[in-house]
Amino acid sequence: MIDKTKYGWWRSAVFYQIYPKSFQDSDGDGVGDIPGIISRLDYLEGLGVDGVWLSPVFASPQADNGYDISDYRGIWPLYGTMEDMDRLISEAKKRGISVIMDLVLNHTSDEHPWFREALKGRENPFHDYYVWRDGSPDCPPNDMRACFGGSAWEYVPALGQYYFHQFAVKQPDLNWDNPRVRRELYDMIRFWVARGVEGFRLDVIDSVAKEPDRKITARGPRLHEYIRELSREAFCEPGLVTVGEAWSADVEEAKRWSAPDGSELSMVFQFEHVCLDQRGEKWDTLPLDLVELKRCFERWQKGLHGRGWNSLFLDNHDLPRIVSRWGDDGKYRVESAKCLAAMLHGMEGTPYIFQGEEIGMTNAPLELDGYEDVETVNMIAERRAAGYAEADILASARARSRDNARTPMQWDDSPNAGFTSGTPWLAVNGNYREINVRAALADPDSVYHFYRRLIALRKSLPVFREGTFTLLAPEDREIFAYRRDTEREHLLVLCNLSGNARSFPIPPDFEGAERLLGNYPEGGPVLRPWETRMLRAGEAT
Ligand code: TEU
Repeated sequence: MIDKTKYGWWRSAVFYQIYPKSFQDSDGDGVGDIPGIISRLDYLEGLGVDGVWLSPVFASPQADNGYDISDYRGIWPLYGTMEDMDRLISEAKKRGISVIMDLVLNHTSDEHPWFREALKGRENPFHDYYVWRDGSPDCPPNDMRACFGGSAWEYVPALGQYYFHQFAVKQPDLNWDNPRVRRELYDMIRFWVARGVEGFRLDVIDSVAKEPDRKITARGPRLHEYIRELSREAFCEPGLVTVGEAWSADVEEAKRWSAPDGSELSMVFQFEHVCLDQRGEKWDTLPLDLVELKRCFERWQKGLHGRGWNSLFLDNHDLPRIVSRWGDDGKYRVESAKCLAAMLHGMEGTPYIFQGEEIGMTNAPLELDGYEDVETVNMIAERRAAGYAEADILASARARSRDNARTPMQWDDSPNAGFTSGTPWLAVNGNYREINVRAALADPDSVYHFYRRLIALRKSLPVFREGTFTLLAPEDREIFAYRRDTEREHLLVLCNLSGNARSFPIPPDFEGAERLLGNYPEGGPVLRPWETRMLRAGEAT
């Protein structure tokens, strides 16, 4: 087992993201909950993960499924109680699983007591916890847009002022330039560390140093000063793992965020790779150019080697399901899910698996009136108003809505996939009779068992953690092949990301090498549709 008191333990770890609302309901109200998560810890232990990142479980009116927090020190009653949370932390720890909580520090809910106070008047001590500008009803301070549509400014007539919100109207931005705000947040973080939480994911952390007058949201001038202070004041324990969500990060920026001296964070989620198949807005999709994707990963792998640390992910609660996005969720669902997994997990960094990815869950075929996500609902309204055809709006939502990732976890083939005995808050994907955990556990060739082996390999072979990365055949439009090398150990990862059979020359030093993993029976020189192979040469250290 990993020694989690040591700085850097997370370099050998694999994490699993839980979206609590959709993971496991224990009381039949149709909403997942903490006792439900506890009941599935044995499953996660069996998979072999070292930690779970919980999307927010704090008290919240749920305008953005918990990313709108009304009490950072309370649990949303539908998820359970503080006692349940304490039990989850200790039960997880018994199984070698750390609990990583999701910190939403950029904004609160408009129902947070701080904001309610702030609304009482300009002289109220909490007023300056948020970002206000004077204005008149029809003249916002500027034309900045919110991420979920509409203006980023909301007028409060009683104050004659606008407040700034990068996300939904119900998510007012906190004013990080006020030192009292920062101190409140640090205290709150220490509260959770004292309860046994072993790490944090930091929501849109690159946006906290905003300067709306200059239309700056991400990467404001004081950003790294604030992050270093946060790290010093709140993340004092050497064993804490911290991962910042940073849509704006490029390689140079990520080196600062994840500097090996630990002055900022352990690592960041960067999103360059998942933005390659869109044109401007995420709703306007483009086919993925595999050559671009390979270049992108190569840049990150080489750039951060020895100078920072990568996080590795293809799926999360904001992204469509990867097997539907870059794989083939029809004929080659199983093969392509494994192939994409091998592509990702062979690289240097800390992998994150999003619930259901490990059984190859697919996008959800919802109808336009079935979407719950605030971002999708707003997009549908905006595009209808702008005169888009219904069929085009539906195609965008089905390809890109965040609800694709949020349909309930598919545990078995009983009604509602074993997620709830009640009515699920979001429809279960109808393919649960075929794609579910029970079936995956029983089938040695399932996507689940492939993930389990990948996780075990990463832990047993140092080359996964330490090896240099070399991209092979960079211009090949179907095959993603790379090698990882330490002085004594060599790893070759071959991924045919296409439905065509393809030959590929094996580098001579891998002739006769040990096959660690594959998604087809051992075969000759031709890579079959969506075939992946991992080969190892040399001595393990
Ligand atoms: O996401 C940040 C973010 O930028 C997303 O809104 C992203 O642009 C969008 O999801 C792409 O579809 C974080 C959380 O992960 C997300 O769930 C929250 O809604 C958001 O912050 C606000 O807290």
